[in-house]
Amino acid sequence: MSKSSEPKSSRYQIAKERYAEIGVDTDAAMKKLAKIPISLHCWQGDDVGGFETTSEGLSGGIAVTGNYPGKARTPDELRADLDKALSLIPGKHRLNLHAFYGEFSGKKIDRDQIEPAHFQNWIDWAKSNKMGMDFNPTCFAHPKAADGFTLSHSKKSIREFWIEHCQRSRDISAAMGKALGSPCVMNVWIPDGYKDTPVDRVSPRQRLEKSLDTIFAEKKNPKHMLDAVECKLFGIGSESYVVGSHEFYMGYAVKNQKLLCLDAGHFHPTETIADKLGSTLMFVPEILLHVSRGVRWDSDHVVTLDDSLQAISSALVRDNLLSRTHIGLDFFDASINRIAAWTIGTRNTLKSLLIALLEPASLREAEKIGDLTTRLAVMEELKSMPWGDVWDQYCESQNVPTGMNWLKETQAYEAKVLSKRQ
Ligand code: RNT
Ligand code: ZN
Repeated sequence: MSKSSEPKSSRYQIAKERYAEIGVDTDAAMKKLAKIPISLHCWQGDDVGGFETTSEGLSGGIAVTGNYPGKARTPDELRADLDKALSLIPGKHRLNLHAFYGEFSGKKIDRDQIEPAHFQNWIDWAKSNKMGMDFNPTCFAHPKAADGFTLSHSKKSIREFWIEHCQRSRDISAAMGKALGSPCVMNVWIPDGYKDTPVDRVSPRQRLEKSLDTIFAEKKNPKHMLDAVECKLFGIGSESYVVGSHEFYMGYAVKNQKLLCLDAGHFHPTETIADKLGSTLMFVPEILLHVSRGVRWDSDHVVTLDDSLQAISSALVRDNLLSRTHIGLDFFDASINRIAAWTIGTRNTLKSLLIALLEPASLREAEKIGDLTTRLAVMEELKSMPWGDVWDQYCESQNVPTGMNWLKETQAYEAKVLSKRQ
């Protein structure tokens, strides 16, 4: 009998024994994996479009490219697509929603008027799926963000508009967390910055600090919501200067004990975030991750199972950082089936965590006694261990398709549902 036609459980048995030989308990690894939620970003489903009655089009220096047919046009379509993606991803996960995905019943509700009621359908959907939710104020794709500045704007009235939006977003986040019994992480990301070299690099940052202080002034129950701030190196149209730089937010988060959001695409193109996790967590209470993949710039490609993703997951597991890290995804690709994009990116993130969980304790011991030869040898040997058989077993135990079978389901959904959305 060829290997591929053997029943999966027997392939798993062999894998289990091989891992046991090096002191790894595969059942325990799968149990741990099942407890790690990934926050699925709603915006992969409609190319960061949102559901406001008037749409400015995407702005803020981020961009979605591609025109694959079938994107979600309504909240119901987006929820149906998320349901489909979730049925192909093992484990229990979360939904990460942006403020402009509220349901406004055809009314023009501006960003400074949003309320928890506009998100009730999302909360109900999350509740029925037993999922937690995370949230984001939307400080882009709006006339008041058109000149590239929001919370750090030189005009007080513009700053106040965005402060109000963020304060309301905190109320909405708290309502979500309360309703769902799990803290909602609210992430503040603003696009503010200059295309060309500024003269004054400090005043916008001082204004941003003040705006953030005002936004966070009201104390919220951490059981309901947690505040995070996201830094960035540059965006399209803010190449020379970004107000909310890494140093700015690192300082802000440390000083105010806020969560720091690290997006894998928000640093120099060859700079990765894995080594920032343990060191940052020495000084901030928790971290929010935006797992993403930049190709030459912050392009937000679907995450693949590459070295930088593995390094993130390995750091989280090896340094015991999972309990203080909220894992969220942040990519948007409109050139491929959007449900496949979610599924590929989320499954890859989970695979990298599984690989990390399948490491033997002996690796650590070797390092401790200075046996760096063994450390390198074991690390390299692990790359050809049968983690794929453990993954298949995990998918089977979670009642989701194994191997490539999820793709057939995505294609069937495309034929039946997505292709009718012309
Ligand atoms: C932009 C940031 C931000 C957004 C989402 C839509 O560069 O990464 O997180 O991608 O809020
Ligand atoms: Zn991000």
